[in-house]
Formats: sequence, C-alpha cells, structure tokens
Amino acid sequence: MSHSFIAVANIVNGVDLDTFPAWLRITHFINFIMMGFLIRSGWEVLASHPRLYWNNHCTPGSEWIKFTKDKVSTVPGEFTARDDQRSLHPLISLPGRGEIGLGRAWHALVTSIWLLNGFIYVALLFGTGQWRRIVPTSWSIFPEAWESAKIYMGLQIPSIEHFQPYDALQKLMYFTVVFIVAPLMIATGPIMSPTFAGRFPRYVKLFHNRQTARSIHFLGMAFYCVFVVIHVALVFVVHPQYNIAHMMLGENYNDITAAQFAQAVTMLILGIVFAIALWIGASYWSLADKRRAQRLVWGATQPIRSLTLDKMHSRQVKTGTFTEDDISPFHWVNTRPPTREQSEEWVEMRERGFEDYRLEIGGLVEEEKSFSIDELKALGHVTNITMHTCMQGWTGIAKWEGIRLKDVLALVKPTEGARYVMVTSYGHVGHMYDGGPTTPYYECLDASMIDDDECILAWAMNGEPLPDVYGGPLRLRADSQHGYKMVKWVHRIEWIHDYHDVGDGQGGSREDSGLQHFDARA
Ligand SMILES: Nc1nc2c(c(=O)[nH]1)N[C@H]1C(S)=C(S)[C@@H](COP(=O)(O)O)O[C@H]1N2
Ligand SMILES: [Mo]
Repeated sequence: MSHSFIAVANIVNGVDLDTFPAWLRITHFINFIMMGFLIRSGWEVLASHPRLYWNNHCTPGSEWIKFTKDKVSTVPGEFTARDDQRSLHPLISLPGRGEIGLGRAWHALVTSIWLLNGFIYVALLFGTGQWRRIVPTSWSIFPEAWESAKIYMGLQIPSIEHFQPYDALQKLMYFTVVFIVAPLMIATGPIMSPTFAGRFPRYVKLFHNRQTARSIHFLGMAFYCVFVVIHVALVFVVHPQYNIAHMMLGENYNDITAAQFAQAVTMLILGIVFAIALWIGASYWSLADKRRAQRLVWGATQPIRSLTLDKMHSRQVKTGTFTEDDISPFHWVNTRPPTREQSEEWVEMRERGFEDYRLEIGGLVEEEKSFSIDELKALGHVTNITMHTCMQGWTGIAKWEGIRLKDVLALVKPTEGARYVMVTSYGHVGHMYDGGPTTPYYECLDASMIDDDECILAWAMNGEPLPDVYGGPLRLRADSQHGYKMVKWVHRIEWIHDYHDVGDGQGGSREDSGLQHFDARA
C-alpha cells in the first residue's frame, strides 16, 4: 500500500473537504454508539415475536421470514404469542433475557439521542458546506461508481485519488445511509406504536399497513448491519492510514507525524472498546436492578411522550379504517384462560355458560354496583372494528361489541380522591415481579384512557359471544394502547386513588413484572 499520498487540495466553493471537522468526528462516533444500542434493543423487541409479515393479520404461515422453528396451531390458544417469545443473550441484545419492556424503554431513549445527534449532524453538514462530501451533484456519479465497483470486483483497490474527498461508490453509499435509510427508519418507527398508528391511520397506509412498516423497519436494520460490516472492513482494507488519520484526527495522513498516527490508532481502539463496554454494560446494568432501569430509562423519555403520544386517541372507528372485510381469519392469543387453581369461580361460571356472571364496580365509590352481561347490553352498545397491537409486534383485526367504559363508570359515583380505574381479571399474571405465587392480572387506567371513545368492555367478538381464550365473558378493549392494557376475563373494576398503592406500584401487571411503563399511551 502506498504510504505517500498525493496531496490534493480539496477546496470546493471555499469549503475544505480535505480535513474532517471535529463536529463531524464527534457526531460520527456518537452515531456509532447509538446505532449499536438501537440494533441491540431492536433485536430484543424482534425476539418477542420473531416473525415478519406483509399483512396485518399475522396469520401463521404467512410470514415472509421467521426466526423460529415453532409451528403455530391454528386453534386459537393452543400455541400462544407468549410461547413464541424468544430470549436472547445479554451479550447480543439489550437488555437480553426476554425483557422486552426494558428493550422498548432503551429503544425509545436511544432513538431520542440518535435523532438529536442526527439533526445536529445534518444541520452542520448543510451549514458548513460539507454536504458536498456525500450529496451527489451530478449524474456522472453513477458511471463513476460503476468504475469503482469494477475495480472492487476485480479484488483491486481504487487509487487514493478516488477518495478525495470520497470515491463515487462510497459517496452513493453514505448518501443512501443518511438520506434514504435513516429517514425511512424515522418514518416507520412511530407506526410501531398502536397509539400513533391508531391516531394516524392514513399515514400508516402510506406504507401499506402496520406489518409492512414493521418489515421495512426490520429491513432498514438489516441494511445497517450489512453496511456497518462492509464500511468497517473497507476502512481497514482500503487505504487504512488515510482513513484512520481522517476519522480520528481529521487530518490527512501526509500532514501528521508517526507519533500522531500512533495516537490516532490508540484513540480508535479505545473508542471501540468504550462503545462495546457501554453496549454490554447497559445490558448488565439493566438486569442488575430492573426496577431502577425501568424507572430511569422509561423516565428519561416520559416528557416527550407526555407532549406527544399521551395526547393522542385512536381514530380507527371514527375514520372507518377497518371494515368487516379486514377481520383477521386468525387472531393471536396471548395468555390462556384462568385455571381452576387460579379461579374456581370463573371455571364454574363457565360451566354454567356464564349466566350468573356479574361485573363488579367498586373501590372509591359512593355505592358498589354489579351488572350482568344482559344489564350491560341494555345500557349501551357499540361495535368497533379495530386492530389489536401487542407490544411484542403482532397485530390482529376483529369486530368487538360492548359498552364504552365511561358509560359503565357513569353508573357509579366516585368519591373524593378517586383518580384511576383499576381493572382486575379472574386470570393470573404469568409470573410475578418478585417470583412469588401469582396473583390476578390487573391494569390501571388514567383519566384520558377512561375517557377514550375506543375504550370499551366487550362481550362479543366477530359476532359471537366472547370466546374463552379471548377473555370471555367480558374483556377490556383499549385500542389507543398496547394489548397488555386490555384485561381479559374481567372480574372487577375499581376506582382507586393512586396506582402506586396497588400491586407493586407500577400501574399494572405488565408494568410490575414486564417492566413496561405506566402512561396512557405508548
Ligand atoms: N387477564 C389477562 N388479560 C390480558 C393478558 C393477560 O396475560 N391476562 N395479556 C394481555 C396482552 S399482553 C395482550 S397482547 C392481550 C391479548 O389478547 P388476545 O389473547 O385476545 O389476543 O391480552 C391482554 N390481556
Ligand atoms: Mo401483549
């Protein structure tokens, strides 16, 4: 490899493209660290439903790619979405061990930092004229890139003049990374949120549907992984001294001393070790005290959610996003119905066809009340065709019939201090936050959720009485939120003062043991 580079002054329109300014090197390094975090936490989320589709129904067998050999029975409830979850090692995912709640928390936090860093980078790129490095200004970029490609295909290395400032192929690649793939990731990311997807159904349609958006988001990640491998390999294979000197010190190799170059190499090695230590350290830090991680990592992005998602309500019904034709032929089931050990009462009621079921409403109310399904039916009746989004990633569309929660709550008078509504199931949570014996599944709702038009208590699904596996005889549907808020096999509804006083104080079973975050929307 040539050690003496021809010094070419790369001054274009008065902008020096020969040196890398400090801001470029710093944002590049921050981006590198954040990409590692994003990919690792993204894998955590993906592992919780390791299948990708082009259709919203997520019908088993219709995946275009899956990372599991498990066969899914098409008898609902025989093989659940929980059974399908995979747990990854903390060395490769963030945090690992199937902790999807913390994985999502990290993904949100790092996205915020990555976005901020990216905006600063792009602003400075245009502000300083450095954009000429990566934005092609002439169609000749394509034939030039083809020339470079031919050189690489012959296992040769283009001469150094090609890289001043950038080789055409390199320029095209970087342009794609920054101005095509990153915007695509930013555009598809919010669609993963049921709140956002429910609020902006027409926006989702730009990407065909939510699962298409999820698949594109996955492909963007795959692109980045391949890019990083090729990019890093080429940095070290093609004129490495030139690249390392630029990346670390900003200067041309010819302009620095041997000692400075040694310093650049040391900085590079330290930088990489530092990044890897941060990535893996974040996993073990999270797993060492999950409650602390849940509080701090979710907490860091709560102000952003308060200003955005928490203000949104689903408009799936109002806009008629889905019709009878959209109903999913197969709808995933997450947890199985209560067992006799969990609730003798529910099992026996089911044997009697739920004819003596009564919904209890109590807590901080002037007078406790209870209602049979028939009484509820007489009080109100709405039909909602909506898409269910589980935070694991799958979706399903169904027609739900029931009564709006707020109409039921209007039948009791809350007393002073009643602020939240707690919905408790006959069924138990899968595992407890403290590893102890399981207790009934519950979720709390705040004022904005209670007031949501698409928050209903449903007794029928797709025109049939609500089947056992889907929460019969009565379940909650809160379609402005993730599936875990929608308690199945509802036993009791209570007005409470503060969710910190119930369960383990996090706002629901999935918040207590699944490390999700209590807020109205996510
Ligand atoms: N009682 C109870 N309700 C529950 C759950 C649970 O474990 N127990 N899981 C929740 C989650 S995470 C999801 S995604 C939905 C799944 O509803 P489905 O099984 O009807 O598709 O139920 C929610 N309601
Ligand atoms: Mo879920």
